[in-house]
Amino acid sequence: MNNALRATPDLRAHGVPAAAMAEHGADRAAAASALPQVIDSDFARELLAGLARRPRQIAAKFFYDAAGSALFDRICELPEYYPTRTELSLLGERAPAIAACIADSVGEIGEGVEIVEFGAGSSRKVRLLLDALPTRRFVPIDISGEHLHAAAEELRADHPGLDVRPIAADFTRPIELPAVPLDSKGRPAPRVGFFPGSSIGNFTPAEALGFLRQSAGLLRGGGLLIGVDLVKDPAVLHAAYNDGDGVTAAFNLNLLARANRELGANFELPQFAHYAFYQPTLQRIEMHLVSRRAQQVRVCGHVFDFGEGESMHTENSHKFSVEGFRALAARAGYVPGPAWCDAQRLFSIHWLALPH
Ligand code: AVJ
Repeated sequence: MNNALRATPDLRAHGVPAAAMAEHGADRAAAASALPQVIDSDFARELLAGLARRPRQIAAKFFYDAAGSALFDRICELPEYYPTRTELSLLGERAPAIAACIADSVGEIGEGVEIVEFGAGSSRKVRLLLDALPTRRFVPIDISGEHLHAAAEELRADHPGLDVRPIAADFTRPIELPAVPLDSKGRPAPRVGFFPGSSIGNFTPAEALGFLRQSAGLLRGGGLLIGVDLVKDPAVLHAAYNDGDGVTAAFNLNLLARANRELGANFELPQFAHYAFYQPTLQRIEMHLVSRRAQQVRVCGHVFDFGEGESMHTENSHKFSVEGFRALAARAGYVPGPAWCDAQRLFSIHWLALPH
């Protein structure tokens, strides 16, 4: 115990819990060479802490390095993965009604609204909104910087008049936005949040409430347009996270590949199984990586033992009822407006207003 603590003083300084440091006494030489370069990343900190916890877990946001973002884009094209195409066609068909509702709700649009997108990714969905809603500035926020800046460039090329201000950041932490633009009479542009894809489902209900409260603080006087996946036949949900081509499995396993690339870890990918299932009592999909055998893995100089069948919980994807989601939003201080659904009630888009 003493030795382990002395061997890893730099971990303490970086906020790694004592449990992570105490595990198995790190190899000192490896720790000394691997730590300085990488330990300062959120990924290193949270992976070490998550490996030391029981059950083992890591936040889903760490899926999205460049390779993970590209795999996620492939998931969106899969026949089994209904959310993306359903939300895109809903947005396409309802954009005029959605834009009219937003315009009505925020009052004076003046020289256009400001759209702030949380987890913008490839910015495909916002294009449908931009075509329907007069917009003067677009602020996409994404944790995957490369992906974000490439998408921003493409958007600038297609919308020459639009001020595009990407922010590479983790929006689960407090973020500072640039001051809202003023029109020629000095009136601030209404701020419209956009959070498509049901990424809110990655949060636990308590975290979702926290995110909604924080975003409400940023969007006062405007509101939030948010995509929310709905509860449905568990077989449909199961298939969406267990596609026949194994793209979701590759996406899940990329987390380990990313740890190997960025942190010099030595996960053997074939020795871990992608496992995703619907947990009806919590109304969520859970994704796990399950160890196929007893094995040891080294991350940043720390050795972790996996027993056969031991899992690392990598993602939650909560599903909602329309009424349940509206109640959650109301608790966060929003005034729930209309919700638009496809005919099969697979997916919903909600306007949540924030009067002054
Ligand atoms: C981007 C979080 C909405 O939960 O459906 C897709 C991510 N994970 N397949 C989802 C995901 C596995 C996706 N979100």
